[in-house]
Amino acid sequence: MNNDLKTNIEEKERAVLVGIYGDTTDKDLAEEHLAELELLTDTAGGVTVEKILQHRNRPDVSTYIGKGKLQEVRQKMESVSADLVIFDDDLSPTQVRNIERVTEAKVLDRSGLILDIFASRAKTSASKTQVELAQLQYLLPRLTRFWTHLSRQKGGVGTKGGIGTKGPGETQIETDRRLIGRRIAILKEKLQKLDQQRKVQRQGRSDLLRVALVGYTNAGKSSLMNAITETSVLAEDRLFATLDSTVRRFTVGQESVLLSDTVGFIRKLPHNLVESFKSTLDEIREADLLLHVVDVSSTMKKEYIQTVYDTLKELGADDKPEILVFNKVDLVTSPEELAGVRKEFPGSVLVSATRGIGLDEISAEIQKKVEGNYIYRKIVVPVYHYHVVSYLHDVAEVKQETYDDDSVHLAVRIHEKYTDKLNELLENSNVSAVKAVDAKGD
Ligand SMILES: Nc1nc2c(ncn2[C@@H]2O[C@H](COP(=O)(O)OP(=O)(O)O)[C@@H](O)[C@H]2O)c(=O)[nH]1
Ligand SMILES: [Mg+2]
Repeated sequence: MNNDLKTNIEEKERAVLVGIYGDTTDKDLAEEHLAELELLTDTAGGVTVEKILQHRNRPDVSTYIGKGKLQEVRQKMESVSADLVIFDDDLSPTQVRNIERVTEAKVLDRSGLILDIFASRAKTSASKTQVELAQLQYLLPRLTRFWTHLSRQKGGVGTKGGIGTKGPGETQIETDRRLIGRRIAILKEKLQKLDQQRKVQRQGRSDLLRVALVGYTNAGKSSLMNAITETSVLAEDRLFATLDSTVRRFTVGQESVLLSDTVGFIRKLPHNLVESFKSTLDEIREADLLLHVVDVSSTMKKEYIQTVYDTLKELGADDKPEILVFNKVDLVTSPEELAGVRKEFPGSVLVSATRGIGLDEISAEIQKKVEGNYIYRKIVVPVYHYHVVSYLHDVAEVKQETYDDDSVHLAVRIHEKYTDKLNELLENSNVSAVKAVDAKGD
């Protein structure tokens, strides 16, 4: 092992992961959850040295795993020289305090870990603001122990802090709640302003069909974005590589479509985070269609799908039409398994973003959904109502346009979202003179 690498590993914080399983979660699932926590720990820059699963139906109110087990964890941590213990669940401030007292080590819960990753991944002013807001809200009830305690541990002021200490500057550490409260208010205000700006930006492209990629983190959304739009969006085997939304234009048939890629979801995504990322997630809320990407090679795909549905519900975006896109088919070798997926999820598509398999199928499915949103009309407009013709050219696709002495005859395809406005315009323009009939096809 070369020296650089060695130092690198030595410098990484060593974590023991703890989870429970019982009546509501079976052991296999709990193991998968811990494996996910390990990936999260790795993403946060730590290394997992031990995983502990305890059978227990309900968490203990004061110590989560019970006093006896906690002693065991402490001994284990000593024997593997661990720096911190991470729980695969959210802990109450009291539980954290009690666990810290026994283990005499740094204690993190799932939300704290996810927030930390978000903090290290935030690049733009918007995502930084959003993460800081979520972190402060998370911190507020935990203020007494967390920061003052941590600052005495690894790092401290002036050095790089360990996992769970990134984000709001260390100067915040010793400040009181009132200061944090004030900071929260400022951040909220800043976000509101950013929100306004974004709204204005979005208005300019409201006539295009908007498709949003959604899915569990690491499902392959960014890779799919790249494959579909043939551009390069950061894709990596890390959780939450994408914290900001990217929007790209591509064409399906003759249709220009806007595709957006945004932050992925995860089991038990901290509520504060969903809340503060709402404006980033507007791309999803305002989409006409969702491409719900699922890693088909994962044994947890059902749980992933459910998590995505739950999060969409929290966002108020659970009523959108969606196409289920099972990605990473190249990793599944059994044809029976793929046939099973097709059968269980009719209308879904099986693709590989990185191998370029099945991308045409996605386009075909999008086209099908898109067609469903359009109606065809034949409209006769007297020339003195030319503004109606202009309007149609703006919002609809004019398939045919012929003139006779005093009118314009149009065959148009128009998105259903414009039909109310169009009907109103036709009515206001002297009904007897303006005729419109529905017509299928062209
Ligand atoms: N084998 C395989 N790997 C893929 C495929 N699509 C994405 N990946 C990998 O999965 C990881 C996560 O991809 P990414 O696009 O960043 O996922 P996101 O978090 O949903 O945006 C990356 O390492 C990708 O290279 C695929 O079709 N097949
Ligand atoms: Mg991504």
